[in-house]
Amino acid sequence: MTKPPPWPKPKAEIDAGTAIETILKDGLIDAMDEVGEKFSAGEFFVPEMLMAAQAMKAGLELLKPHLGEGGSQSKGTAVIGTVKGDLHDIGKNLVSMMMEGAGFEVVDLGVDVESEAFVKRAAEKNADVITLSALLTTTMPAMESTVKATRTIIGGAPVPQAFADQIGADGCSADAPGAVKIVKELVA
Ligand code: B1M
Repeated sequence: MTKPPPWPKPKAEIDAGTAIETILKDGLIDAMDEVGEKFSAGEFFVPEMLMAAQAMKAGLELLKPHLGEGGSQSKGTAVIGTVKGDLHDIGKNLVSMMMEGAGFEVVDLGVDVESEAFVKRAAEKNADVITLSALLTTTMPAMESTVKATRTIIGGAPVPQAFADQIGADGCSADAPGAVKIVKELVA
């Protein structure tokens, strides 16, 4: 019979009073890292990674009620998702759970999400922040299109650059030609 892995069992550890961060880090995440290493080494394949993902998701569900800081008033709204072409959702789900636990409303768009969908949903929900997750180096460029689509320039006679800096705008112009110049620079 195959020897069982040495990783702690989340339910037993919760019942034993082990710190949630310890169960998460030393148990679930370290175990997943080992799965990744074995995949890199050609010892594990996609089916093993899928099985590990299922186990991790089950473990995270057990930890979920313990991840919060409490507080009933919403601290803001975040739209979250894994970017186009990427199907990894465990880290994204963990970020989502921890943000919910910290008092944020989280709108989770799932995996393989187009940049337009992030922007559309953020506008619909009047979100305070868009949070993008990627686990593949090949899908990191998909983050760029969302970031670019959310750039803002501001302007108008009374609006100074200092105000743009203060509110986090990407550019500021006091006149129309200046606005065109900044937009050209931003989309170049
Ligand atoms: Co994939 N996979 N995978 N995989 N997989 C990795 C990521 C890989 C590193 C494995 C390896 O080679 N060692 C490698 C990527 C290499 C690279 O790009 N450099 C890889 C590969 C190659 C692939 C495929 C291409 C394999 C293939 O088909 N040949 C394929 C791609 C599919 C696709 O997405 N299009 C693939 C598929 C899969 C499965 C579907 C089988 C499965 C995912 C199941 C699922 O998510 N539902 C899977 C898994 C499980 C992994 C590993 C083993 C584990 C990922 C994980 O869940 N970790 C992974 C190896 C590894 O990471 N050790 C690997 C646990 C999770 C809690 O951590 O997701 O890193 P993580 O999240 C962290 C941080 O990253 C961070 O916070 C989290 C908590 O600390 N974080 C954020 C994440 N998102 C954040 C967003 C934030 C902030 C922090 O702000 C918004």
